[in-house]
Amino acid sequence: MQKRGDQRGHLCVAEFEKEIPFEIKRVYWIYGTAQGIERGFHAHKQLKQVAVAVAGSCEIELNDGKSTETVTLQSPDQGLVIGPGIWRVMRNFSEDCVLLVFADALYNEADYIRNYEEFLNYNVI
Ligand code: T46
Repeated sequence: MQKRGDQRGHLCVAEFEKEIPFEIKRVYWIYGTAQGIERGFHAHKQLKQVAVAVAGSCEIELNDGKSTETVTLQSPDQGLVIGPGIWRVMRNFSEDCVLLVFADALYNEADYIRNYEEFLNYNVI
């Protein structure tokens, strides 16, 4: 994210076609996550998102059906692009974590793949 700082502190900017590679249709945020909780366990068919830990930290495991990578979000100027066809698991939320997510579409349960076998088959097609 574009970070502007001066003696007053920091300001980060997320602009369409710059830091965010899509037009933002929806924003949501996850916070107050209890210790040991894991979230996600799904992929999206079409949805593109950018996740930012605007406070605290968390880990996001990304799996494209062939390999897995874990990214730690721990700075408000760090954004993670999550494209479609990626199985994601979020874990190790710090108590103060606020995970802000920009999405390119409105909420649509039909876009979720919540079954891992289905995900593996979907990605093969
Ligand atoms: C994702 C990861 C990073 C809504 O009604 N509207 C919404 O916009 C969202 C995001 C969720 N919901 C409902 C659906 C469920 O009943 O809120 C409940 C919790 O959602 P979910 O269990 O899908 O939350 P996570 O943390 O597993 O996943 C979320 C997003 O849903 C998902 O798109 O990529 O964060």
